[in-house]
Amino acid sequence: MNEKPMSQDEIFNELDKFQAMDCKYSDGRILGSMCTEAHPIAKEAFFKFVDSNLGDPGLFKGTKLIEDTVIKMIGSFLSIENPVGHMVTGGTEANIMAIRSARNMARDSKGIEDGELIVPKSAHFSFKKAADMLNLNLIRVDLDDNYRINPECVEENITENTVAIVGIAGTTELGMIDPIEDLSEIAIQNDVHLHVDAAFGGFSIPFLKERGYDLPNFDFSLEGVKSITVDPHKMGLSPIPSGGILFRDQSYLDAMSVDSPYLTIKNQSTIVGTRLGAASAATYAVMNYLGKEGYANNAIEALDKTDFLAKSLKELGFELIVEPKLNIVAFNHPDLETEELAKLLEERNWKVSCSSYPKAIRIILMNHIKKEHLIELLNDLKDISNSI
Ligand code: 0PR
Repeated sequence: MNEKPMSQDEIFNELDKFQAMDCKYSDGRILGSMCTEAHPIAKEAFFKFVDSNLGDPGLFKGTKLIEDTVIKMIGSFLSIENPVGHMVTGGTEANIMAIRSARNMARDSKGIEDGELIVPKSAHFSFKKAADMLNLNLIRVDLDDNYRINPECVEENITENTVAIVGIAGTTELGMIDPIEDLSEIAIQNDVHLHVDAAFGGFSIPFLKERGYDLPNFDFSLEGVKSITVDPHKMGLSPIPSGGILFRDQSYLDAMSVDSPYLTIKNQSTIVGTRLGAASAATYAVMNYLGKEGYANNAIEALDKTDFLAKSLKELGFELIVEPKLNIVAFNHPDLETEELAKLLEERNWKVSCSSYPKAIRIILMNHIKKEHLIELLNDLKDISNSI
């Protein structure tokens, strides 16, 4: 480290150099990201609250009220009037919190010590972390022909040690929505916690449904659903790190709360201690600014681009893995390995991401990918296709 202070100009020159090495969303080349550039109003609010600490909420009563309000606002489109929960760093932390609560409740009420966690094979890898950290046996169950969890396989795998079932509303690789209604019935019948990971779909499915899109129920209107992950830093247009975890009632937070001496509150249920209030303020700002109408328009625009890309790919002879439900398109070329096609696209400066199950090129139609970028991409794909 430098001995003498550096000037502000010098520091920012250095920082600019680092930043120039980063990819920019605005170039439209990042094809596999669920994050995108945050809304300007969210960024402004973020900086305004950059010093607030929700780890000691008695000192930051206003910021705490913002967090509670945001959770209630999210609840308003997930069919729950009085949810409890927290703004967290993202889907990973939210999923770990949900499973921690379910594990503790199963331990306290049923004496389960060696718990099992049932997830679909399409589940995000954050559940592997959760199972590892919480000492649970991870049971990954099969999917149906449309890459959604197969409820029969869930039923077959339930044992007296099951602490939770997970369903996904917007899978990471293909954007599929699991049959949460069926999972809810199974969860009720077996008295098991059902957690829904709507990290990706939470900020689009409810608004699309309201506009008449035929998408399945996945929220607290289903009795078996006890917790939901929803990430404002994905389709919510809030800056990273903005995640959300909502529970049906206070008992789920109490199940994992620890005493917190010398703080302004007596106990704490979050994994993180000192934690930012800025994400709550940013999310509050952008949610109010856009309203349900803004998010609906945003989601519909993303789906329109999805349809355009999917149709154009088929016309060019590419094969879709599945008809998209949300704004993710996964495809292959009939005569090329996925890795080979990915390499050819990378050579043309596209930042490509591949799905693993099944292998495919995967494009997430976030705000930063505009129609003109898609036309450029399709031209490159046509070129590649013609040259083999
Ligand atoms: N649940 C689901 C359904 C997800 O898709 C993700 C992340 C998570 C949980 C975990 O969320 P956090 O990463 O916020 O903890 N899905 C993306 C993925 O892994 C995240 C992502 C974002 C990847 C931007 C790449 C990227 O450039 O694919």
